[in-house]
Amino acid sequence: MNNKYLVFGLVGALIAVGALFMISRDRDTRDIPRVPDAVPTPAAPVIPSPGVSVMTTTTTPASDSSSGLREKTFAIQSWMETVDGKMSAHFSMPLIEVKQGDLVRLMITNSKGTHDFVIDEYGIKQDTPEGTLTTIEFVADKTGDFEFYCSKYNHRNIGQKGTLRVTP
Ligand SMILES: [Cu+2]
Repeated sequence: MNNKYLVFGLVGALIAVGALFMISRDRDTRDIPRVPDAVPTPAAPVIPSPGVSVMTTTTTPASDSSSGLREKTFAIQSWMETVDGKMSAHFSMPLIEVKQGDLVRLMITNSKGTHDFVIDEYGIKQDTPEGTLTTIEFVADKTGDFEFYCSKYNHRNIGQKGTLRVTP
């Protein structure tokens, strides 16, 4: 009679071991790490050019994006040079054209010389230090042609000027 119990005991033990084996195998398959989908490459950070500092001036309070103003951005170089002994000063953009009501953003980089940026009718007069990116923002609320110029030394007379054209 002892053998009978022994057989039942062995069978029971085998079933128990088998069940444990199945459970552990089941858990193993669940725990196999899934191959991750394509890993997104992080966007490269924007690194400002070395040696160029950034200065922002807002002459008219810039409205937030919910204001519905159309933004117009212009990158302008400002510099002076001497060619054949003749000095001249420049803005790289002779004409800035926008619509009335636009939020105008001028990004002025002065690469050489002492300059500023002036539009009398808009009350804008902003120094643009050499080696600096200066940002000027204003709302073009007046229509017409307005001269922009550099008021340093005689730069206006030797070419450093242009036209802001604001059309209805
Ligand atoms: Cu100038």
